[in-house]
Amino acid sequence: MSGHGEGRLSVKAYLALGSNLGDRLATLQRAVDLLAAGDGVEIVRCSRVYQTDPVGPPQPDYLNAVLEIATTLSPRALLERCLFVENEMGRVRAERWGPRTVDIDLLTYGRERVEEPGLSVPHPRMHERAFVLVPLAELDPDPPLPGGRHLGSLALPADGPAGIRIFAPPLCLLEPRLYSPPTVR
Ligand code: X6L
Ligand code: MG
Ligand code: MG
Repeated sequence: MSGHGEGRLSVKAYLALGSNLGDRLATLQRAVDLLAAGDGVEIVRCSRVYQTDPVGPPQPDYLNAVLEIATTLSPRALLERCLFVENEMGRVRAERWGPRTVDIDLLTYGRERVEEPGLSVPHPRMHERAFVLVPLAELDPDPPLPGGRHLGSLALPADGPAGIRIFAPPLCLLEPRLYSPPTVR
């Protein structure tokens, strides 16, 4: 939202970012910038960036982060924005669970639950993935989780999750609503 005349309520949503090919940190930053460049999405806060062991087939380590956004888009339109940015950044979908330049997943949309073809919110696997939960927990100690679960009820190792290291400070350090991306070329 910018200027007057846009009265639609915004919803707090969380997006998960991942990259394990190319200049991973620059890729995540560009994803943030492209997401913020379109109407109806404001970046509110960013987690730190983590380097994470790959889950699934053998492939390079990932960088992962989570964004809090304020959006006036519907869940479906927000999903489409995420996929558009992935495509804009040249993501090629090869093998399932394979390496990717950029991945943008819709984790939560307010407290809404959505079960539609191609769109499940909260993301049905998010509570199983430490590379999502660790950065998400920085932004929200009790985020909406699938099946009404809560973070405290998940079995997390007492000595901290394995295979997850802090890699970089947050991609944005600004106050809420002040993030303005560089002009997108
Ligand atoms: C058994 C078999 C248990 C497969 C889990 C988990 C598959 C997660 C895919 C799984 C399984 C995924 C990332 C990743 C992927 C990422 C890190 C996926 C999709 N994405 N590893 N692996 N970060 N660290 O963003 O999430 S592939
Ligand atoms: Mg993913
Ligand atoms: Mg994805």
